[in-house]
Amino acid sequence: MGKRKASGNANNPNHDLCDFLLELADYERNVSKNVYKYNAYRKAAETLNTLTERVKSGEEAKKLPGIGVKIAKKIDEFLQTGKLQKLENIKKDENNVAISLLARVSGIGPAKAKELVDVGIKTLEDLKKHQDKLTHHQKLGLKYFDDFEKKIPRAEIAQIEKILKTAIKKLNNSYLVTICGSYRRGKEESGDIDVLVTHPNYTSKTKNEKKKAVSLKTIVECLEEKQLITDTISLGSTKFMGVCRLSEDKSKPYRRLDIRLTFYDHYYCAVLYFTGSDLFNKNVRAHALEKKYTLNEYALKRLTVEGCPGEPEKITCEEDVFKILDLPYKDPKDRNM
Ligand code: 8DG
Ligand code: CA
Ligand code: CA
Repeated sequence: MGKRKASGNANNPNHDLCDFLLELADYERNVSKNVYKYNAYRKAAETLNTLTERVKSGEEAKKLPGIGVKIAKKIDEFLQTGKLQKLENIKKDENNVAISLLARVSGIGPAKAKELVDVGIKTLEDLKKHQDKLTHHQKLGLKYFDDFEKKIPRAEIAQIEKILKTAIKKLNNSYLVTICGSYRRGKEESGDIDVLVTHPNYTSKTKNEKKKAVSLKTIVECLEEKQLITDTISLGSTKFMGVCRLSEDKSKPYRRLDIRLTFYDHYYCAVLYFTGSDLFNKNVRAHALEKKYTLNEYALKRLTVEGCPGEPEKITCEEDVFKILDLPYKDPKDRNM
């Protein structure tokens, strides 16, 4: 899961409101560890992010989805005073500020950030001096801190997509490759690159010897050779986490890249899941339960009267999932919620 950052969209007429909501969200995730409030603030920010007009009052904002009385009051306070006392107080506590900073390092979660701050490690400089306390992932997160904070423009992901697809299809023309996440939802900028790969001969029923013909390791090695992948955070048989950069332009930042290899029969559930947004996924899963189905990144299964998942439905495209659940199909660009 990518780290959430400020809205980053200066054209958004409500970007200052989005920013303070996302700051509150980060505080709830990293310091309070309140996922419920974290999601509530993010949902409100996402709603404001879609507006084309400046919000004029809390009262007006309250009519929008995901904005209740409490957030409306905060919007009023911000509109009237230009700041939020709650955030000012949070920022007065240097430990809060330090935890929030360290939790921005890729691989450092709220618990690790607190642990570090508790032993007096509060800045990136401190962290550089105590790398013995960091995992391989966290060390790379620190090394590329500035680059990983930068959003990735759509055009750059499109270039990376081309290189990825050409290289992988050269290994075997039947590979299917989809870049999911915010890129697939049509966003102009993304936090990282989420790639899904499958092969028609690689299914949950395929025998082990045959499975070996399809290898994530081979794909990763090939992309290293092409000088697209620069670092590996972790590499398992189905999931690669790492770093990439367009090799022809050394001025380009290093980017976070994840590649997942999924079974062909799980592919479209995975594409749906990793396209997100995560709030959209939550809504679809809740709707599935109402229709007595269970949906995850692998399969859509009907629930028996006892509430046990049955055999997976045959899914050959994303539309199948929508159809079975009796939902109107939503284009990826309409899943930004
Ligand atoms: P971004 O990278 O531009 O910030 O946005 P994103 O592409 O939407 O977010 P992401 O954190 O990279 O996650 C990609 C998709 O994965 C997300 O849109 C929906 C799905 N997803 C969830 N929950 C989780 C989760 O807990 N971890 C991960 N890795 N992915 C999740 O719905
Ligand atoms: Ca991701
Ligand atoms: Ca992403």
